[in-house]
Amino acid sequence: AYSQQVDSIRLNQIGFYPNSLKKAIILNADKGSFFIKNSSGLKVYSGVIVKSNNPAFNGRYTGIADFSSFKTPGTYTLVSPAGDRSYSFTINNNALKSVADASLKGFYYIRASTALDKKYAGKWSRAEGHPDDKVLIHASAVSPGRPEGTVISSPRGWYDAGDYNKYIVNSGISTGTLLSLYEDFPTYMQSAKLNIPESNNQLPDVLDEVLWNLRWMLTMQDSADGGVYHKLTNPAFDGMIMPDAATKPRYVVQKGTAATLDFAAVMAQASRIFAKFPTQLPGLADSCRKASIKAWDWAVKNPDIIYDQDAMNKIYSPQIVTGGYGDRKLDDEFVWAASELLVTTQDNRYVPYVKLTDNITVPTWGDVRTIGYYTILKHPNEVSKTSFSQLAQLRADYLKFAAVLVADADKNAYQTVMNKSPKNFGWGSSSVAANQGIAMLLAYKLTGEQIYLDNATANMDYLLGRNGTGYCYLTGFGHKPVMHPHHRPSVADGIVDPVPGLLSGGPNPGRQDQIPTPSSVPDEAFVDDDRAYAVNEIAINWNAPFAYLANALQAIETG
Ligand code: 9MR
Repeated sequence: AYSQQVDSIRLNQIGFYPNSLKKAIILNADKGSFFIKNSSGLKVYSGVIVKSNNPAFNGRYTGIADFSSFKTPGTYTLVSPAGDRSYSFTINNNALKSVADASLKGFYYIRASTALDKKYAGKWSRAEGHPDDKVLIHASAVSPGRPEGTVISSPRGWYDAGDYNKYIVNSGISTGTLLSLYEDFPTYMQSAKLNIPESNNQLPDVLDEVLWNLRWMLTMQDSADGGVYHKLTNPAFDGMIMPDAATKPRYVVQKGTAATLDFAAVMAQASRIFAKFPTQLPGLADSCRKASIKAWDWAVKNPDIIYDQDAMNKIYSPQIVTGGYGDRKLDDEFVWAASELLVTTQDNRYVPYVKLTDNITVPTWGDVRTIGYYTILKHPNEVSKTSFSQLAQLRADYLKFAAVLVADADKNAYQTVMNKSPKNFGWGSSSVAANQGIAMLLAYKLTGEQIYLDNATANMDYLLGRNGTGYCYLTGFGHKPVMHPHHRPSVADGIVDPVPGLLSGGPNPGRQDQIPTPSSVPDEAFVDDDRAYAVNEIAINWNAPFAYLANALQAIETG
């Protein structure tokens, strides 16, 4: 006879590796004993609750139930001092495999310009949307040879998010993150099978999925001068309709420096990765490399073309009112693109652009400098063949940043790096947790120090339920799953379950969507409502770091 207050116990609702740190957070008790029961109802472990050093953002202290020393594979529930019983969870060596695979498969479900076959998409099969073979050059984007209204073909790509537009800036960080997942864990990623149409070809599935977007990105470069269009978009957002019903005209708009540099970075990275597959992808590595250099040269000639949608709309029509991704700081894009180009080409002309900083940050779509540093730090051999002389300094700076990132993570109520600061809870907060995890895994790779792996795992625990709302933020997973993401197909398809493997943006007290959340506390400001795009949308730049973190943790566990 246990009470059913499952929500008073917050833990990863999917599973733990036998040797991982394992913690549950108890909301209604900060002392007393807890125990773990196996699936036959037998007590297999008991422990003592420890009170958190600091209260949560809501002012309340929590109890921490640490059962790390219990390592026996199986399926369990945890019982709190109040007699509340948790959701069930597993302990096993493949604990994160399901979410790792699903978060990559999520990209298949959001492909533009293709029907989703039942064979791969099951009950979420759907008709083709957005062929994008007749896209108009917007007045802001004309160039010699491409006057206003010229029709170009720009098919494929992933839809950005809950909307159906395709934005280069956000595609940049997302595609780069998935390319890094392959580049950092090639053996494990070779074995990750996603049941996508290309699964039987001779490429790892993750690279096939990346190619769907990369081939679109290539079409976004103006071949006349190398500049890259900021986005391919409808003038205004569609209603909550299926992709094939969304048939309004589409435009490519204004070439900009951020888009062009993000493109250059991704193409440089793609070039060195696809060079390993000359038979499967003849010529592709070379095309990516040329496209990257051409984009770089354009950006050096046009170093400060900011995408300012409001200013653009004062000059040109039709008015474009979809997502802005208007980044005003471009020095970080130069660092990222230069770093990728330096490692790929070993041409010293990129060296002056790989500038160090005394403020290393966790990457976001508008702040990509650290992705460049990741690449430099992961390629010391290539870098040693260039005149770049600051590798040791960069490494020291990076490890200092990582040490600050993990410091005192065990002092807060949820025992995660994510819960250290309310500043982590803005639009797309789930991606902050995932990107912090990636940053920590690089520190783990560089130092071998367990604290980094433990805290990367804890941030994954956060995303899977050990958090201020008790939701598991990946659709299709967990006992308290997100059911109503702001995602047009999930809303319009008439199927109860949302499209699986998509990461909800997560708590954000900003209420930019005007939809009330039951709490305004930073880590609780969330509602599972499909109108609430500021907390419950999905997006490629949130899914990609989740996919990286889940797959990387599984790869490290698998050895
Ligand atoms: O993720 C973006 C967030 O950082 C911005 O604050 C927000 C407002 O500009 O836009 C978010 O990106 C959205 C994009 O503009 C359009 N597609 C959906 C994206 C996720 O909400």
